[in-house]
Amino acid sequence: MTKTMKNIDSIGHLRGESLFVDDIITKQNTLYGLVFDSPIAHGKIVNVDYSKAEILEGVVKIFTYKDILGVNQIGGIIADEELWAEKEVHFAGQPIAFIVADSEAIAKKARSLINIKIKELPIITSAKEAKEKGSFINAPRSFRSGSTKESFDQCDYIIEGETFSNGQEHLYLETQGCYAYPMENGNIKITSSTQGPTQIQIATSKVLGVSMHKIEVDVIRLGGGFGGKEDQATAWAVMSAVAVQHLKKPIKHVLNRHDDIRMTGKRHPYESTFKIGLTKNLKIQAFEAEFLQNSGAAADLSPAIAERTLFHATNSYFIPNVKTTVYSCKTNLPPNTAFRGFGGPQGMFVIESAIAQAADEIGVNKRYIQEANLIAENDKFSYGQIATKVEAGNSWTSAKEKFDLKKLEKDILNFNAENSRFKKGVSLMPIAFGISFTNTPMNHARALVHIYQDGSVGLSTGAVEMGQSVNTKMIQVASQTLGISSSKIKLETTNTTRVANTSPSAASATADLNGNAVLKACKLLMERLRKISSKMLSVDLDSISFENDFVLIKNKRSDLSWEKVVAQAMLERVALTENSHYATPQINFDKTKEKGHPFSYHVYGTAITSVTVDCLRGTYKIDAVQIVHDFGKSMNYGIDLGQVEGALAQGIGWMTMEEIVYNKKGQLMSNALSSYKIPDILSVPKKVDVIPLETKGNEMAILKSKAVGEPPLMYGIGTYFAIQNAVKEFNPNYKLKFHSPFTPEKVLMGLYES
Ligand code: LUZ
Ligand code: MOS
Repeated sequence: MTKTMKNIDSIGHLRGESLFVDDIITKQNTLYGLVFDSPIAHGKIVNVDYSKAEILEGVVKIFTYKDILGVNQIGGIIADEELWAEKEVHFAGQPIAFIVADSEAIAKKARSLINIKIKELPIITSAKEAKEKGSFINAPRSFRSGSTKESFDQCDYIIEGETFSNGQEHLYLETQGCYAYPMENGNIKITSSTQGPTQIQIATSKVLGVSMHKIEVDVIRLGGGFGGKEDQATAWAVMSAVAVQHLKKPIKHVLNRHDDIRMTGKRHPYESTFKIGLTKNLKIQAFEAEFLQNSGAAADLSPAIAERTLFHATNSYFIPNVKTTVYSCKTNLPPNTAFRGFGGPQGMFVIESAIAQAADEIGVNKRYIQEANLIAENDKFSYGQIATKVEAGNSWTSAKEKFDLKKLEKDILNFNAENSRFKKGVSLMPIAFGISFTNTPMNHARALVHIYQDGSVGLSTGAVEMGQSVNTKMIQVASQTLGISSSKIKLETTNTTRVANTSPSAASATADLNGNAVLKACKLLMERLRKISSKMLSVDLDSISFENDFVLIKNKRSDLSWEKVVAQAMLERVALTENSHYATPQINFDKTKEKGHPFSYHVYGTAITSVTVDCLRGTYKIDAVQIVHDFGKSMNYGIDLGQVEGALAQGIGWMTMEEIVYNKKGQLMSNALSSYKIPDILSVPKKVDVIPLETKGNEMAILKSKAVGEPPLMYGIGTYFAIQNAVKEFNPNYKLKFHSPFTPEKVLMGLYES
């Protein structure tokens, strides 16, 4: 583990000095935007009467699709999403108009004065119903390996079942928002809380009918993203930009929490079925699954998320015969979107459910089936990638040993024998998560490094800081490569005019992609500065290196400082700026065959979860989650540990308590924090132990430090099965159900069903 550098934002955050969109000091004449959205989930717009709202004092203009000079279209993967609805609405919360006024309060008042008549059409809210009616976003996709049909004939056990996993609200602390203002010559600058600044630039240029170079998008930092701002920060920015284009005034548009929760998409709920076949010695021979993804009313990122479900449908297991199919089902809910794990968790929940069901029917502990099927070196994933540098078995065995699973199981056995009201359960949850955007062309990044003549450094990348501390990691890479202290380096905002054509900060790959670009740029600068130093010191080039702001000769510190070398470079007119591009090597994927090598590597790990269920009340406590996690060679253990803990809590929330409820009319019932519960300090595990798996690290990861953002979320899946085991202890008649979140209500029903 490398020496830990403190998160550069920690002091600013603590003091409340860090800047978010809402903190930007507004310019003179700033106006405020507010969306008018559909109250109905599906229907034809008969009439919208804006007359009363328009004459309200302080209302400047109400924008609709009629004000769009380019195209009324913001769909990223598929062009199926209007910025403002024209003739029909497809979900409750769909934007129809944009009120611009002197203040937010006036805009809000104006919104209440708009009268809309909609002729209602039939509403679909579930994926199953959409499939029955043939309502899809795009064509289904299937991954196949071997032959499941033939293999099932030879299996000793064949188990079938169904699962449901609910959506999840991102609940980033900072809601969606932007501040857009006019520059000269029709150019517009937008500061946004987005994971994808380039996506906003593209969409804005299309909707406004101007070239990309007229739009500059700047991102300071985000108060959380979790995927919710990968695609869905775009609409708000584009709306504001349309208003700027017409009014030539600055527009601020920050959503209040209620609007944000109501109008934005969430993690996709999935309804799935599975069929799993095993031999007598518990080897899984065949696995089939059909995933019905509830995509909502427009594509958004659904096709890419569906794809990742297929990639992770076998989690960390090797199964020779696989057939998985995913349907992106079009419903009348807000378009669901990226959420930490990106369809992977939904896929993993199904295979874990299948194994649990099989274990129950065969009458063995689930962990024996898991253990017998962990993927090993040179096994093939169903999509053709050969597994190398596999840590599935290693992390599994380490977790069992380091946390003394035998003793834990014995203690639980004794506890359950002695207690009738409280029952304990334990589960193991292994993970294997593929790192890279599954869409190969997206795996690239650039860095722009300026060394100023006083020796200080300005660093720009395409990485967006959203609380994951990627900026700190970027500074670490630069500091280590240039041999200067981190205090000399400033991380600039993420800006489309400095670093262009970026992929969104997503897929856990941001530090790898941008860090490697930083590394390349810094190495190029270093070559020049080493040459200058070797001349200044009259020593061999090979003996020169930099460390702690000084030149080293054969690893011994000289008197020549970094500043002096930089000053000399200026005199010699040597370039002190470098711009580097990095594209992940080796990866590929052929969608016509659904085969390839899409991931630069996998992240592995194993979590042991133990819980106690109160069998009178149906409530439960998570006693401990004990994890052996594959960090590679962590470059900043404090930050990486924070990612594991945060992701775990978020995964547990998804599996146990976060319950999204839409009514039959497609309206969100769980639309506030009083009706939507996320984990708090009382509901997180009483104990979280994390032990780094001892490995050499992976060459494909930045400084061998593996991606860490998303993988640990899936440890949370273990909680579902630990609770299930405890329920079964109390009620042997309990029939396993795979319907998350496993809320206390469901636990209570399970405890007393006969
Ligand atoms: N976003 C994306 C992601 O566009 N492609 C991906 O593969 C991905 N994976 C995880 C999270 N976000
Ligand atoms: Mo994401 S789910 O925006 O990495």
